[in-house]
Amino acid sequence: MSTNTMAAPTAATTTDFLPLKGTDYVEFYVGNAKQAAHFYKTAFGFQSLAYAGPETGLMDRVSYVIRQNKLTFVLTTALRENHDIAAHVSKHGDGVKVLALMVDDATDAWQQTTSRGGKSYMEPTRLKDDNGEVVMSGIHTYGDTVHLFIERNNYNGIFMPGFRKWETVYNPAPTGLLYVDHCVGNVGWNQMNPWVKFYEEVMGFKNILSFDDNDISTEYSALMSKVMSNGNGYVKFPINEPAEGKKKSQVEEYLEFYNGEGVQHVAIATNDIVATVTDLQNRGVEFLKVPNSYYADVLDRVGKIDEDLEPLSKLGILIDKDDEGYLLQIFSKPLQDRPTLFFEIIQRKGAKSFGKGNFKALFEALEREQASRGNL
Ligand code: TYF
Ligand code: FE
Repeated sequence: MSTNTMAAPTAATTTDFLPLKGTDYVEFYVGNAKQAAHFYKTAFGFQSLAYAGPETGLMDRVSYVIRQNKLTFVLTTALRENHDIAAHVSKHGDGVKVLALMVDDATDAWQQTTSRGGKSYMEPTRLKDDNGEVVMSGIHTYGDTVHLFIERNNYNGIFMPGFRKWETVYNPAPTGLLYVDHCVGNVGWNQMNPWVKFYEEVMGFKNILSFDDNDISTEYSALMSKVMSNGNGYVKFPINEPAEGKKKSQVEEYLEFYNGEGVQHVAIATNDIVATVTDLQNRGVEFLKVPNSYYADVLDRVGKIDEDLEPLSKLGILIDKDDEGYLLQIFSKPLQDRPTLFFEIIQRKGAKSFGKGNFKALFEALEREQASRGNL
């Protein structure tokens, strides 16, 4: 028998109607899942976890599941024409379809969100095999992107019913990637506030930070951003919308090439950004570069940091601080041919913010890339 030592809720405690335990997985719809899985394993150090496809009775599609620490990616492709996954890839290119969130009760998550106006994508569905049961449900968010709620407390299989272990001798060494820190959505003109309202009303999130075009307008490009967080802070979704600038906003370039709203970047945490980024660069991952002048006065801006500046400047890692500490971050180039999805690698040393002090240098670097594609 155990004694209950939990504090009773006080009047100040408002109950979270959608308790989230974190990101369960990120699913990408891609043109070639076999090659995409190989790329993410080789370049980013994921390990093979699970597989579903014709060999497991799934005749129209294939999914590969790869994992590194608490980070799980699913790479999915269609095997047939006239398939919704093929249509998704035709319209958007490779991109994020599902941001799956871990819950204790997927049925309740679906009821709470759909009763508040969320549009159902998947009614609560029970998947069973010899290893137990997974319950999943889902709602639509911006563009063709969806949130799935995954309840896996009564499951001890490798990933989910329908998947088998992916056996392979090829498992490149990990690169120190730990978990999803945040996922950013790009939405259309005047759509930021409606989506902020969606995360507030349908999902119970709060707007914890806002950036307007004065914060982040460079000479050309501009955008506005609001960061939405769930109650415990485990799930953070910044929302960007384009703003009027001298030339085309980076968010507009995304919206054009993605053919609509979608996930712009996934930020992945590491405990040793110098080691992680060194490793990623050696494996061919390309990152945005800021001018060397950035490092001339960065320590005047952020104060003393634990790391040597030399490796940070060599790798192109950016530094910013807030009231609670500092953070180190770097942004990859687009991960596919379209200038759409990219990754951020982030190491937080106390800071809970998103690198506002780096916006100018970062967006100028993004604009140089945009210009090189003829899209500025
Ligand atoms: O997530 C964020 O808010 C930061 C900054 O196009 C950022 O990573 C915002 C917009 C963008 C790139 C980075
Ligand atoms: Fe970010």
